[in-house]
Amino acid sequence: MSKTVTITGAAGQIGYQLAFRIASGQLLGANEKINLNLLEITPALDALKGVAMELEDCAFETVSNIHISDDPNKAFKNTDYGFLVGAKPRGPGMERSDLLQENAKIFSAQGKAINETSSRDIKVLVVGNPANTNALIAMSNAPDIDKSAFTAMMRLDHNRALAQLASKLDCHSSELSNMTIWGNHSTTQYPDVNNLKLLGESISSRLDQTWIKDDFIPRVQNRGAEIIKARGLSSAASAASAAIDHMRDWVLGTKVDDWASMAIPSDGSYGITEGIIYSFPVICQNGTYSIVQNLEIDPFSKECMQITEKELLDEKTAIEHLL
Ligand code: NAX
Repeated sequence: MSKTVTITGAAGQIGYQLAFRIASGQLLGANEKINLNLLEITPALDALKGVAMELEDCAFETVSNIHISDDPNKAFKNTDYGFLVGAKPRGPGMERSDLLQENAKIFSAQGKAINETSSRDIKVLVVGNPANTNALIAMSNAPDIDKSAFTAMMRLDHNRALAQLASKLDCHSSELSNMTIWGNHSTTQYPDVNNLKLLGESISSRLDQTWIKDDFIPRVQNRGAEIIKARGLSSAASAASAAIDHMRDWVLGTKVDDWASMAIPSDGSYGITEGIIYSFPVICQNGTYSIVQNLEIDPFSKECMQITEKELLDEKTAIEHLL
């Protein structure tokens, strides 16, 4: 049976990367056939048609069907895996609160469409910013779908942190494990190295704390802006890669003796307010995730975790009427 994968904003920068990587089998493997549903806004349908034509021209063995649409009810029909990438960017003079409102409309409509038309076992990854609060809105508008189906992307931040640490420690990022990003996908996120391991051995006590606080944490928090400055465009290929990492780990499981950072509905763990979409360290097994419990939280970490929690609570207040 083919799985149905829906990508919104599929003619955009990230969507263009993501569609081809998923179609080539990098999400579910070479033996799983997929139906690809691509959603765009009406003015971008011509561009989306071009993307679909290129996908056809790849003759991917793993693709059964490609559908394009500007109607969320069609694009989310029977969706097993939903990548919600399309969002309204921040325009000139636009306040963050305006951005929240504009995106809230998009994600409430998509949440409703998921509720009506998608597989009851759908897994949703929200990438479009403000990702955590957009995921909260989609979740709130899909009352018939289990809340645990709604997640937001922190994996790019997680991967960025690993890359910085590997460079500092002169090792390969794959030799590092147990990195955690807590909170919101914004500059308040807290990259936490307290449980970091190198080749399975704890390494946090060997890290220079001044470097961690003054260089590493701000660098990871502001990496998006650094990329925009260098490239003239926001992160796209790395974001698509992280989206695949997030969903693949969720579906197929996290690595043994490691965990991933995923923004998920808080269950109150670590004192974080229940219900907001907050990033925790999670282990995925058999298609479900669970929060890693009983990690020691020092006072500095607690303060950082509360700063990013407060930002999410403020975002929630701004769109409360749509929940
Ligand atoms: P682009 O502007 O290149 O593409 C977005 C696409 O979404 C456009 O083609 C647009 O027509 C479409 N779109 C807008 N409203 C839509 C709707 N209602 N339904 C379907 N499609 C719609 O942006 P891109 O660089 O691809 O980034 C997409 C989103 O990802 C942005 O919100 C961006 O801020 C966010 N990001 C999130 C990251 C994360 O880690 N969570 C990192 C990368 C990225 O910045």
